[in-house]
Amino acid sequence: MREMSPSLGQCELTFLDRAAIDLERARAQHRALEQALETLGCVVERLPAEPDLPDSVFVEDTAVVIDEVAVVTRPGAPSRRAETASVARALARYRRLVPIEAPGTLDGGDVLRLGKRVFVGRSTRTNEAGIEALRAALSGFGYSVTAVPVSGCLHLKSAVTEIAPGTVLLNPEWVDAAAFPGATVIEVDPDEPFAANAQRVGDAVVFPAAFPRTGERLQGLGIRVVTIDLSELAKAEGAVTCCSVVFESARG
Ligand code: CIR
Repeated sequence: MREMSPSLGQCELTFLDRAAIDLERARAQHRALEQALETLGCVVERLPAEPDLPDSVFVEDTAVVIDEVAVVTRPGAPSRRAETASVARALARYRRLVPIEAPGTLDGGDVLRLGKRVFVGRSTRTNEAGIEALRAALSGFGYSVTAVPVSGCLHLKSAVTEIAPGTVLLNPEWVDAAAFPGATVIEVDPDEPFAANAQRVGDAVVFPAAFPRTGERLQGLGIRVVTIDLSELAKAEGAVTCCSVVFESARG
């Protein structure tokens, strides 16, 4: 994770209108997320803030870490490209690094891994060259990389995340469930379009309090749901998964 920038209020926005962010509340929510991850057994490494990089708290977009390698992305928003250097330095202690090079662009929020199958959103942030570069980086380790159209939302993982092995939580308005053959698909409650982003850790998920109906669906499946309030980060188009890069620290 990374300490929040005091300039978060100048973040990139694509689908939302700008609303004032209460930084102190945002920081408290971010700390609560960190504590939730620790409660679920994660050891959290927190990088120092990057005051001049408003979106730098959303570290998910800067790296894709699998057991074998860490792909350092080239974020689609030019204002975010400088975020990757410090993340790469931190990840170099755990994995060999593979960078996405220009003209490729790739945001980690567009990358969903289901076992050996990796799905990549074709979004406003991730382009064909970025998808091809990810394919080149991962295919040697036996991963398939499949591009998936997304519309109406920022990233693929705004529309779909894995909530249990082989089970995805999905908003059918933003991504077609048929793109994930073999997966068990749970739909968000239709009144909670932003609810598809859940952070899975083992048998549990960290999940926003703002989406109680979808949260009940998850509990009904026997999933342990750890609820947190992320309302201030949501104003920056941030969700649960955006704020961390979660991986097994030992090399595969
Ligand atoms: C952006 O537009 O890049 C940030 N304001 C929000 C990034 C959220 N990241 C994510 O969903 N992975």
